[in-house]
Parts: sequence; structure tokens; C-alpha cells
Amino acid sequence: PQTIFLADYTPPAYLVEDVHLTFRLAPSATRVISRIRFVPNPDAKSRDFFLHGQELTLIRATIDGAEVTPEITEAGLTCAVPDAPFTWEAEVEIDPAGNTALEGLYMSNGMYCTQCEAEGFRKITYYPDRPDVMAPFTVRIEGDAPVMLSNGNPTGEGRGWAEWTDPWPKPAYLFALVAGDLVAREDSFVTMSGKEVALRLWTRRGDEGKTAFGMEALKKSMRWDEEVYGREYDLDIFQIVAVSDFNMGAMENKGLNIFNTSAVLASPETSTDANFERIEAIIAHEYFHNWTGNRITCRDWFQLSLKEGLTVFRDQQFTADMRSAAVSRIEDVMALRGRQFREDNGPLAHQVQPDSFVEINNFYTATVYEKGAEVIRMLKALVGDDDWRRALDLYFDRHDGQACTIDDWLKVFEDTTGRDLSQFRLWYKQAGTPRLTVTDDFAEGTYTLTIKQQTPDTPGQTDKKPMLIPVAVGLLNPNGDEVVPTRVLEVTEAEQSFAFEGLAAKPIPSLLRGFSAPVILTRDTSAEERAFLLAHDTDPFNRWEAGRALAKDVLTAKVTGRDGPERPYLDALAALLRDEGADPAFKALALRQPGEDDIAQTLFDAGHSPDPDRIHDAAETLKQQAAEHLQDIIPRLAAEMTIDAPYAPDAEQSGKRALRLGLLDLTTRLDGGAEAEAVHAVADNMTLSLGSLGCLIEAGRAEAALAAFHARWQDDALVLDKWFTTQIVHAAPGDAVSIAERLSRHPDFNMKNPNRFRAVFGALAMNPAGFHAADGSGYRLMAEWIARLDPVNPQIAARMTTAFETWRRYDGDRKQMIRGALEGIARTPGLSSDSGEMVARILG
Ligand code: B3K
Ligand code: ZN
Repeated sequence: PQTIFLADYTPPAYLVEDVHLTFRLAPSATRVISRIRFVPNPDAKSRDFFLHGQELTLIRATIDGAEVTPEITEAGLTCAVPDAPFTWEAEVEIDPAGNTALEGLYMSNGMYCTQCEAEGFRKITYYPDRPDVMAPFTVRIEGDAPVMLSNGNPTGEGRGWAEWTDPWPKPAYLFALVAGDLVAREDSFVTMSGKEVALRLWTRRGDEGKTAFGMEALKKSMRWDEEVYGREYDLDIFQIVAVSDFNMGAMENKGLNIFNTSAVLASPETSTDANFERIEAIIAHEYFHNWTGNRITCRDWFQLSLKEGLTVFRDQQFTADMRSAAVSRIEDVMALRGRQFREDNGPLAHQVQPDSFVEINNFYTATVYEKGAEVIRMLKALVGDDDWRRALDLYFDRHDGQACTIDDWLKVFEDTTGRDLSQFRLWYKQAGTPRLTVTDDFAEGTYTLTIKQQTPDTPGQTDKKPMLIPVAVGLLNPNGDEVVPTRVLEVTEAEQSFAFEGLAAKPIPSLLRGFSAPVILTRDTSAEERAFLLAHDTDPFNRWEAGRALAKDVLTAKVTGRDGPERPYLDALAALLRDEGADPAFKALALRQPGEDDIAQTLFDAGHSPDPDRIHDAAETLKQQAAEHLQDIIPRLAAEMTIDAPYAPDAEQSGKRALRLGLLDLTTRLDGGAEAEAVHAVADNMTLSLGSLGCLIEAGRAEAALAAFHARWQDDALVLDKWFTTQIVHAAPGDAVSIAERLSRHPDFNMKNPNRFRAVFGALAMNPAGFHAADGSGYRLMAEWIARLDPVNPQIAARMTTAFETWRRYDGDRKQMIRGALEGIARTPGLSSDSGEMVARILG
């Protein structure tokens, strides 16, 4: 496997003016006939003609009508070509039915579908499969499927064929084709300039009842992008197709988004509130790519965050507007810390803009996506809302139709604001989570904050430079009033002080409001001060953060055998739950304890080798203490959370259900699951049904409920996924591995389906004390299944290796067992370059 370097970028030798594809569909022998108009690229450094191609059987090729015999390698073909524009025609044969990697053209439940990003188009036909080659496509599909779709607008159909034309030049990674016996929910949308766009959401027969929510989300996204960014949709039709076998959440193919069923199909009976929220965000995300990704795309894959960081940021803004801004910010930060901080503080740490990769699919990471979005959030905070909007207008105006770089993006901001962003650019080039250490001082009415920054070494990167870090700060009076409203401090030095003058008393600082930068901030803070902020901070994120920090102090103290601030924590929690002004969703978030993996990382940072069992026990003990401490409040508050109105997945109702389930979790510690059983028996929506089932599993009385749940939902794959997952996630640590092992032999387990594989093995990784069982059984089971999956679906296998990315935190025995498990994967004959690269990086 070859390493690709950003520094080696060269422009394409030939550009493509126009592409014509004909597909003759047959499950094991599909023919693809391409007619491509090539023109020499005036900016090219060479005239070598190379087309990517993998797993293709070339039947014939011609140039300007004359037969040619190209030289074929594993990666593609070369051929002598004229030194002038020419027409290339080729016919290849491919095997969609045998394609279990789910990249290129493959079959899912009898339906043809594609996934081309990043480099799947080369498994469909010979082509310059690189994002800086953009062309309009016309696609003719021949076959007996009742529905046959591709990108763009429909331009013809007849018995056994359909034709689609996409007038917008696009890179091959945005190509899509779908064919099968599908049914559509139809709707329409009138754009800001009055054009009517047909909307279709396609599913296989039987799932059409689960498309209403997705369609509404699509229409909201279209309207929002017009209102907030002035971006209008640009084809006559926009389509979404739901597919059961899909490697990720969804894909933004031009005019024809393809979605994992789990990321689009929804109904109250089968989907949780969290599912609804995620679906709305993913539909928005893929739709927003039409401008940030498709109209303006990436020059090469090192620019991936150009489209992904920006589009994640846009979908986060959308969710904040549709729901509660405070709650969605807290959820985003929890996800960032849970996935990106974990990545950034281990052997897989990498830059938002990497310098090299072996397998680009391994770089669709939390760092490129979520840290990339944080970088954009900081940029917006630094330039302010007005310049942000002006810069975005300039970006769309200047770069429409181009394949761009992150530098092009930053240049737009420099040109708009006149600011030099070279220090800010380090956010793209320096890996690792910066550590901020804050101290303070008060004298003669002046309050001084001193901030030190340091970014730790990461693989292949040492001696980091100071970054430009926006730290939003507010100051509170001891009586709870805000004396200094939020101000953004621009930290640029390794150590820097900021003074606030004219204060009557020493204030209480509220630091890094709204989580204004993706950093780890430490400051010696007393439990009393944290409790004060939890009660009084006017910044909702920091209010939550104060409670979170307090809970972490309690848990880390328990694990290391010190006295912790239980009392202030539990009292503050009680006060918050009694506060009638506080939103139920906020209360639910505050009630949620920090995850066990988060505690493990915190302990490791403080110089301990974390013991997963002790962490689990500490979390259980704290939950028991909370249940007892809050028992007078719980019943009344839980009763207030009952909902009389018909189910709606909106912010208000889901906040109430979240709090109700948070309280039920505590009640289960007191009544052994009696109440959970009652809730489960009458639950008429998946949120309460699944939430109460989790409580029953933890109480050890779920056997009958699990059997009934399976019997009721055995024909619904997405609900069955939940059945698999919940048993493992909520299993007692000592049982998790044996349950996962047993479920991997269940007749409904199917490793070829990514959702089902993740439902078992992704779930095992989410039960840290179970996965890290001291006897190494979790490691062995995971490694065995990764090796087994690798030849079937290398992308998912490679992704699953991240279960091991935290191995350096643990004690010597565990380290040795994990190393053994990883080396076992590495020795697997024929291991994919996907998994090979991941294992090598994790081992370091
Ligand atoms: N762009 C796709 C992800 C493609 C992943 C390729 N391995 C979905 C998204 O980010 O919207
Ligand atoms: Zn995306």
C-alpha cells in the first residue's frame, strides 16, 4: 500500500468536458459503457493519460472510434492518446451482487445502489477518479427494475430504460445510481425565486410509512439554507433513497442523496427521540452539501474538512435554530469530547488537514468532521456575524463550480476582513487538543486572568506553536449578577494575561463560554464555585459544564480513593431539579453522569492508569447515592414529565421524556425496576420503550421483556438493531462479552449488514468495563470479528479497530493483551490496506 502526500499534488493531465454512461443492469454481470470527452489540461505538468479502475473487466476500448489496447494495472490503465481533445469509449463488466464491500455499485435487498465517495467510482468504470476533475453527466440505465434513478433531472424514459442528465459539473465521487422496486413519498418545494422542485423520498415497499418526518426535515433544510445563507436549490428534482446496507449515515450525491435506512426512516413506534433528532440533522447535512461540497467541492482529499467541517457546522447551526440552542450545543460538545478528544489524545491523532494517508476512507474522522466544525465556529466568533456572512457570500461567489482548498477558504476571510489568519491556520495543521491552564488574581479593583496554552505531542508532530484561541469569558458577582458580560479573549501567546478593571469585588469567572474553543481547560476551582456556577451562570453551556466538572471530580476522587465533593454535587443537583425555571432537557443533561471512557481519559491525563472496573463501580455508586439523595424530588418531578398530547419528536416533548427516563434510571436503583416494568408495559413510543428496557436490563429483570421485544419487532431491522445493542450496552461488565458472543451466533446476526455488525461490536466498545474485561476476552472477541469482517467489508472492519485506540491508557497486562489482539489482526492473511493502516497507526 502506497502513502499519498498532500505535497505531491499535481493538476490532472486531462480534464473531462462531458460524460455519457450506459448501464445494462444484471446482478452478477452489469455492463457499463462510458463515452467521455477528454481535453488536455493547460495547467498540467504532464501529458500522461491515466484512468483509475479497480475490479473491472475491460471488454473493449476505443479512442475517437478506433480500437485501442490500454495497459492495465491493479490501479487502472494507461494508454497512448492524441495531443488534442478526444473521445474515449469503453465497456466494462462488473459484479454488483458479489460486492460486499458496499463501495462502487452493489446490491442491497435486491436493489442496485452506489457509494462512490471517496474512491468508489473507479470500481464502476475507468475514469480520472479525483475530485478536481468535474464534468456534467448523462446516464442511461437499462434493466427491468420498475424504478431507475441517477443524478440530475429526468430526461427520458421508456420500457426498460431511463435517462438522467446532471447539468452541474461534478466530480465522480458524487455520482449515484439506484434501481429497484421502490416506492416514493412525493412532495414539492417552491424555492426563493419561485421555482418548483419535485421532492421524492424512496424506500422499499413496506417502509413508506416511515418517510413523513424525513420529508419535513428536507423542506425545513431547504428553507433554512435560503434564509440563512441565501442558497437556493438548483435542479428540478431532489431525491433521497433509503438503503438497508450502507457503510455510513448518508451520502450527498448530487440531486440523489443515498441514506442508510437508520438515518432517514422514522416513526414514533420504532424510533427514539434521539433517532428523530439525528435524522433531521443528517438530512440537513446532506442537503447543505449541495452548496458546501457539491457546487464548491474539494481539490483533493486532503481538503476533506473544507466540505465536512463546514457542513457539520452548518447542520449544527440548523439544529440549534430548529430546537434548543443550549441543548444542542451541549450535545455537540459531549459528542466532540467522546469521539474527537478520544481520537486526538491517542495514537490516531491527526491534523484536521492531514499531510498524508494510505486509505482515505480512514480519514472520515471526528477530527476532520467535528473538530473541523469547531475550527469554523471559532473563525465565525473571531470575525463576527456580519463578516461571517459577507465572507460566505464571497466564498460562494468566487468559488462556485470549483474544486478548492482550505487555503482558498481562509483567503476569503482574509480578503473580507483584512486580517492575517496565518496563526489561525495552525488549527488545521497541528494535531492534538490544546491544554489551557488558567490562574487568576484580584487586586485594587482589577481582576487578572492568566492563560497558558500548550498542545501536546502527537504521532509524528512535536514542539507545537501557540495557537490563536478564542476564549469567551464572563464575570459574575458573588451575588450571582453578571458584572462583565461575555467577551472573547484572543489568546495568541504561550502565556498571556488579561485584565478587567473597575470591579468592586473579586468576581467568579465563567470561562470558555459556549465551549468557544476545542481545548481542555484546567483551573483550580473549588466545589463551592462549581456549585455556584451550576446555579447562577448566565451561559447555559457553562452552567451544565459546572455540574459536569463537579460530577467528574466526584468520580475521579472515588476511583482514586480520595474524598470527593459528593455533598455539594448532590445538593446542587437537587437545587437544579427543584428550579422550576430550568428546562427539562437541561435538567436531563445535568443528571447524566460523565461517561466511563471520559473518566478513564481524565484519570490517565492526571497520571493514573485507569481501572475500568473501578470506574464502573464508582459510576454505579454515585448513581445509587443520587437516587437516595433525590428520592423526595423524583416522584413529583417524574409525574410532571408525563405528556398528554400525541407523540411529537420536538424539543419540548423529547426534553420531558429524557428527564423522565433519567429519573427512571435513578428510581430503578431504589425499586429494583418495578417502575421501569410498569413504564415498559404501557410505552407506546420507542423512546420510553427502549429507555425502560435499558433500566430493566440493568436491574437484571429483562428476560421476558427482551423476548417479547424480539417477538414484536423481528421483522423490523432497525428496531432489531436496538435490541442487539441495548443488551450489550447495559450488560453488567462481567456479562457483556459473553452476551456479545452469544448474539454474534444469533440467527438474526448478519455481519454483512453494517448496522447489524455495529449493533453488536460497536455496542461492545461502548461498554468500557465489559470490553476491557481483565481476562482479555473482550479484546479477543473484537479482534476475531474484525479479522473475519475484513475480507467482506474492509471499511467497517477498519473503523471498528478504533475500539482499541485508547490502549496506552491501561495497565501492563491489558496493554499486552491489546497489543496481542492487534498483532493478530495485522497477521491476518490478505488483510486490507484499510485495516492494515489503522492497526499500524494504533500500534504506533
Ligand atoms: N460525504 C459522506 C461520507 C463519505 C464517506 C466515505 N467513506 C457523508 C457526509 O459526510 O455527508
Ligand atoms: Zn458530510
